[in-house]
This record gives sequence, structure tokens and C-alpha cells, in this order.
Amino acid sequence: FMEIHEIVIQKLGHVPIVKGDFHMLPKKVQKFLAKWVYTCKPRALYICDGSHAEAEEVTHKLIERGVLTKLKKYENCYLCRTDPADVARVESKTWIATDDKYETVPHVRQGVRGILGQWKHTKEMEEEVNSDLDGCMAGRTMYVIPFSMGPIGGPLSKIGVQLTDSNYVLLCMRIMTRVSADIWEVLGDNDFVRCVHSMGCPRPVQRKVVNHWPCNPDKIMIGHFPARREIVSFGSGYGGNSLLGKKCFALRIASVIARDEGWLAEHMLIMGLTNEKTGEEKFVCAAFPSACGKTNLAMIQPTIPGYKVRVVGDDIAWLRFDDKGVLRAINPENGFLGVLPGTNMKTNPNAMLSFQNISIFTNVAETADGGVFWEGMEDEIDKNIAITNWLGQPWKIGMPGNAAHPNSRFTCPASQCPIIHPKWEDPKGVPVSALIFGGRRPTGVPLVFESYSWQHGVMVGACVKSESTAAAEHTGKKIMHDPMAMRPFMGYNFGKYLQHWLDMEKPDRNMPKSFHVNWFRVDEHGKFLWPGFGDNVRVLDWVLRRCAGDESIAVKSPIGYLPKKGSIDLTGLGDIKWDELFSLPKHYWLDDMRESKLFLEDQVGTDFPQVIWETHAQEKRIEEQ
Ligand code: SAT
Ligand code: MN
Repeated sequence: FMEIHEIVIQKLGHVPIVKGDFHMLPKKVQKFLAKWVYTCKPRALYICDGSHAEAEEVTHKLIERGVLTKLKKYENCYLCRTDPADVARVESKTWIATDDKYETVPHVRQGVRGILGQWKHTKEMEEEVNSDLDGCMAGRTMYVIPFSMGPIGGPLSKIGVQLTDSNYVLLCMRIMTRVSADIWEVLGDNDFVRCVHSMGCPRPVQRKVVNHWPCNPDKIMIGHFPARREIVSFGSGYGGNSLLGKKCFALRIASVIARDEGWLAEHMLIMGLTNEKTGEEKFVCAAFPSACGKTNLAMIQPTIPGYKVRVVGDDIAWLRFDDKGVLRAINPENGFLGVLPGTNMKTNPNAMLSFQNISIFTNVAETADGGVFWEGMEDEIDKNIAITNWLGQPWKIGMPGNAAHPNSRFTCPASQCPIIHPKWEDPKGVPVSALIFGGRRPTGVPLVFESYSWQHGVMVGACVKSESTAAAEHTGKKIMHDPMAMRPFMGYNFGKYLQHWLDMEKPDRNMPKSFHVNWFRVDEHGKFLWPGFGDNVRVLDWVLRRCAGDESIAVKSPIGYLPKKGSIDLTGLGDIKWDELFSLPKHYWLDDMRESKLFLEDQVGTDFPQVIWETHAQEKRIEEQ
């Protein structure tokens, strides 16, 4: 019988460790490493410590190889152009592996193709992983990244270790998560989330490498093993596919941990609004599908006086009731990975000011003076300056096509945001007063409504739909169901997840109010009925007055409480067509409810908690309207 330790050392073989001390790592980490070194066969092992020197070394290497271009106009900012075949999340290649299919996906109606998660049997997934990853890092360095989601050592935080053969991914992980050698001590003998990532392009390369971005788009696979808290991602370097702390860990795996431990891992921003008169601060969380403006809302610049807004997080919230029954939220991330097109000093100055330093711009256009450019920045650059588009070709404003890819992104430390909340790293989290759901809904859906109860709010969340965006591989503008804005990020059976949400409600708990918003309703000419952006604070103001118990500003409607006419502050806005903005076209809503109900019956089937319908006979209310 060989000592475990000997097996570990044997499996490591003669792979040189170019940085770090293997023997100082926790035993569980050593075993994890040995297993994947044996499988991936890297040329060398590099154990990261999160230091400044490490960032310099890696950045320098990336510049030398041509992956990054230094942007002269800024401090420590870099441009990266990926292989144009690797620019978004690939939902069709994303899997959750369990032994029991119905732990992962609901019992869909017979003949229906489920869209709430993709399941593979653990064995089958393992076989695929073993065959894809066999030798996948040949000739490359394997980086070992210790990271924390949430403040290191915090009671709500979780630790992960990511292996990757991409130093671009390492640089981004250093921004998006807390990478530090301190992790090893905090971790000790405890378990961690195991993250394995490879670009899937071993040397000698088989496939033409474009833009010095070795990847393997035909064989992309993002596999999750919730039972053993493991993620294996192959073939892509795009954020949502490769920065495994983000969607894979903080949403898919964390939602399973949250189910087991009694909390929630959600696709939500977290923001604080301080009433400047009373000094009182309230926090809200909001869930919108990808690329619907969570970052813009979280960093809003109010257009009406009275509020000071600060951001805690722009994408993910981990929510847990404390022992006083207060729902508290932490942002598990350390940075922002935001969409760029449409971002400018008018729409989101706080984002613009966040990425003037230590930032990575992926798939944007470049200006001849070492600046960046994307659709929406036309008024913020010298009109005569030469531009190179995201594909590396000369480009001019007014030319057909896009200068930047529609899903081009910035990666920057959250701490650089001018309105980052002083408590954004409070390990206990911030108290949450309201939960807001929303999506892009061009027709039928009012600017805001409030659900009748927690339970009704769960139904409203389950019925979230939105026009598709560029964040994933879907093409064309169709309205897609995206329940709880979690459709691409669910870690387990969606019906069980809804039940888990319902179970959150307990008599001794202070349940937050819940709302639905829609900034995107248009008139018959396709013109937006609401200005959006900074003016969305007017809606938040109404939300907070409702949270404070103001009964006089709401009227009952079949779908929830609507603002009483005139109860949203429209000072200085000019012509707002209130009646059109808040109308509930009866046939639209009847169709919509029936369609949503059919969707949930098809997709969630017998796993759907029926109590949601029984208590809220919304269809009947609309009919009787
Ligand atoms: O998947 S990403 O995190 O890169 C962006 C998104 O879809 O929200
Ligand atoms: Mn997101």
C-alpha cells in the first residue's frame, strides 16, 4: 500500500515547479493538483501568490507574445483581441453532471426539449472530461490560482482553486476574484471548489492560432460536478466560460451549496441608496438577464436630488438571512466584467471612471493615440483620429458593422469605481430591503409594479422574460424566458429552486418587498417611453417609498401594485406618456400569463410548486379586469 503522498509525488512526475512551493500547499490541494497534472500534462507548474510582481511578470509575457497591447492613454490598461470565434458564453456546451438527472433538470412535459439547464450523467461527463483534457496542456504552463469569492475568511465567503493554462485568464482572475497566498492558510484542511480550465490547444498546435489566442471553439465544454464541487472548462477563454469564479462557481455551484445550506446565490446587482435628508440608507438587489443594464443601474447617477447612490456589486449576490431575520447580501466578486458598447460619460460615467487604471479591454476598437473605442463613444473621441476595429482592421465612424464586438467587455477592480460602497467588502454583507426583477420588454409591461407578497414575487421572478442579448451565442432579437434571470446559470432542478425560494419565507423573517421593472417599453413608433439610465432613480425612489410603507402611492392591479398616477417624480422630464407607460393591455396580459404558465408547465412540469398559481389566480384577475 503506497502512501497517498508518494502517489501524489509520482503523479506529478518531473514537471518542474517554476514558482511556489508544492509542499507548503494543503494536502487536499496537492492531491487535486497531482490528479490534473497527470491528466493535462503541462510543461511546468506555476503556483500563484497574487502579488504585484506576479501581475507584472505575467503582463509582460502577454505583451511580448502579442496577446495584450498596452494602452498609452491610460495607466496599466491593456487591450486584448481574442480569436473572433471565442467571444461569448456558449450555453449549448454548458453541462451540469449528476447521477440523477432530475437533481439537475426538471421533469419537462413529454416531447418538450428542456431549456432550464443541460444535464449529463456523471460518468459520461467524466469520460468526456478525461478524453478532452488528456494532454491538453502539453507544452504550456499550468497556473495554480488560489482565490476567495467574498472577503478572504469572511463567514459568507467561499474558497476556490483554479488551474488554467491561460495567463490572460490568470490576469482577469486576479481582478475578478481575491487571489492571494493567504488563501492556503485560511483553507487549511477544508474543502474548496475545484476549478480546472484549459484553452484546449496543446503544443504542437493542431489548429491555426488567431490573434495569439489559442482556443478550441469546436470542442468547447463547460462541465460542472456539483456533488464534488468541481468545474471543468475546456476550449474557451471568454470571461463567462473561463473565469470560473464567476458564473460557474458563484452561480451554478454556489446555488447548489446555497440549497444545501439555506441561502440564495443570485444573478443580482447590489446597491445602496442614501436619503440625503434623513441620512437613512437602504439596499436593493436587482436581477436582470445578461447585458440588460445591471452595471448601469448599480452605478446610476441620479437625475433627481435627494439620493446618494453607491454600488456594492454589479452581477452576483449571495443572500442569507441573519439571526435577526434580516436578509443580508455580499458581492462575492472583486471586480466588474461589464459590457462596453453603449457605455459612455452620459450613460455610465462611474463605469468610465472605473477603468482608467488596472483594466483589461477585450474585443474593443483602438484609437491611434492609444485609447479605446466602441459604439456609443462617438462624442468622446477626436473625430479625425484613426481607429482600428476589434478585428484589427482600419475603421471609421459611419462604416457598416461594429467597431467593437457587441459583447466586448472591460475587466476592472471594483475598488476603482468612484461610487464603490465603503462597506462593499463587509464580510457580514448589507441588509436588503427590496428585490427587483426585470428584463427588456418592448411591449405590454409597465415601467414598474410591486408584487403582492413574497410568494407572488417568486412567481413574478419565475415569469421573467427578456429580449436576447449578445452575452451568449443566441442570435436575433427574440423574447426569451429567463426565469429569475438565472436560466443560463442554474445549478440544479429549477422547480426545486423555486421551492427553495418559497421556503425562505418564515414568520420570524423580515421578507423584503419584491418588484418588477422594465426600462425598455416602446411606443407604436418604436421609441422608448422612458428615458432610462440616471432617470431610473425616480423608479427606485418610488420603490423605497413603498418599502418605507407609503400606502398612498400605489393602486391595486391584476398583476400587482402599480404607482398611483403622478406618484413617481417626473420633475424636469418633459413629456412622459404615463398612461401608455403603465397600461396593462388586457389581451397582451392574458396571452402573456397563459404563455408563461404553459412555459413553466412545459419546462418545470411536476416539479413546479403549484402553490404559486393557486394563491395567485392572476389569469382570473386579468380576465375580470
Ligand atoms: O458570462 S459573463 O459573466 O461573461 C457575462 C454575462 O453573461 O452576464
Ligand atoms: Mn451577468
